[in-house]
Amino acid sequence: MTSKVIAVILGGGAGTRLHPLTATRSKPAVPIAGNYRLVDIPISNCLNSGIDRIFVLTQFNSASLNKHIKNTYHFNVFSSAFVDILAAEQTPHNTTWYQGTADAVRQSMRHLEPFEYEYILILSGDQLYQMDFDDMIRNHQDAGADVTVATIPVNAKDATSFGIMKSDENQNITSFIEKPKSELLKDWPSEVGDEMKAQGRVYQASMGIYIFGKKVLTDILNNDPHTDFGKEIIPDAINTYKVISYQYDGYWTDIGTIPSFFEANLGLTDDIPSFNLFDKRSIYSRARMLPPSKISGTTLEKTIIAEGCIINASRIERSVIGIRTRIGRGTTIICSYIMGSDYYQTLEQLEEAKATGTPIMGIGDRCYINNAILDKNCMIGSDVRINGGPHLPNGDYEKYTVQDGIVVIKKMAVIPNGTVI
Ligand code: ADQ
Ligand code: ADP
Repeated sequence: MTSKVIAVILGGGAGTRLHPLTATRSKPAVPIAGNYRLVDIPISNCLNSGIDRIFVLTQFNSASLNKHIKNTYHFNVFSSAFVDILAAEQTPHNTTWYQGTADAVRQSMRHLEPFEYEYILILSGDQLYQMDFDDMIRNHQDAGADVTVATIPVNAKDATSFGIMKSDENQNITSFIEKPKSELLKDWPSEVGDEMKAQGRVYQASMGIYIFGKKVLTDILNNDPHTDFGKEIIPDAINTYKVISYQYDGYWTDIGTIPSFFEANLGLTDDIPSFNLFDKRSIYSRARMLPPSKISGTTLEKTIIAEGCIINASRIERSVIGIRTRIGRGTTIICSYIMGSDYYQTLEQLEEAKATGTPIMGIGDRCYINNAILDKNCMIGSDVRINGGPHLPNGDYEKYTVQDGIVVIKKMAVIPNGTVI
């Protein structure tokens, strides 16, 4: 079934909600879980479902994403599999950027033309979940649907951030509203099971994951001038086409904002995480051939440590430590995501830094870091205190930002010895 499918991953607009992590890279290239990039999640879901023809649409800062895709997804020369990036481009007929999710797909359709496929699977680039698309596609075909929208029950607080719908007993979507204001929600609850009801998850939300028949999508994009799936295309389509919902009951979370991105990463350190990296279905990423991590004198509690680290900290708790991270003696790290480094400094560079008292790449001695995200290649000196929390007001400064109490140290920031944030 999945051999008839081409997947299109919506790789992101400006990614402003993930600023400053998206200052120099596109959203799909943002590092997660110590050694992956956001885009590895939807790509792995596709590959694990037998879908191996994948386009990633993007339009901002695509160099880092290009590098990652090129270095990661290699297929046998005799196979038709590919993961290709389609960056927004000017053509003789079009001089504009992608105007929204549907417009991004509309402008990219001509690149799909040479391929044989019956269905197009449209995915978001900023969600954490493990889903078998084969079942969703089978359901789409068995129901004779034109469009399928994957859905998940959510509570009232979350419902205002999603497309919310109602469907009949045959799963036909009968009404759809994008991101309803909370005062409208009273008109939108759906029938759900007792367990969901007890959790208040009575609203059927769109996961932003769609299947379209090839001809249906072509017709819609040719005839409906609108530019966004959630705001216009799906609500319009339910009047003309058979649009059904496919209810998903596994773990799924949108990681498009700093707080949700932070929690999704720290959640990986739970005893039995909702998103399980230790699963027989692999999450693919770049094979880097790094040495195993070396740890000395550190008490570790609920911590994930990627490859290639040198850690002498005294304590690390509920944290994710990314590739090549170096942490000095006497340092404590709590509830933080350290993305790691792109390369190692040489012994000469380390000696020179020591002689001049400048910070080395990584985290120095006797630091205290709590509620923080450190982007890659940061140089945090010794005796630095970064203590995020609700006491800090939101702000955007030269070397860091604060959002909802989470301190994000910008990529390559140098934080001098003794700094207190
Ligand atoms: P949002 O996630 O708010 O809601 P949107 O911001 O349009 O919708 O993003 C959807 C995906 O497309 C994201 O991965 C985003 O990065 C990407 N994207 C946005 N603009 C793009 C562009 N111009 N070019 C390429 N990619 C772009 C949507 C639906 C809701 C649904 C939620 C579920 O509209 O109905 O509930 O997803 O998360
Ligand atoms: P980002 O993680 O911010 O998206 P890029 O993907 O653009 O960054 O860059 C990461 C890659 O660049 C790494 O794989 C690393 O090999 C390489 N790289 C970056 N800076 C250096 C450097 N100074 N020395 C060696 N390699 C580097």
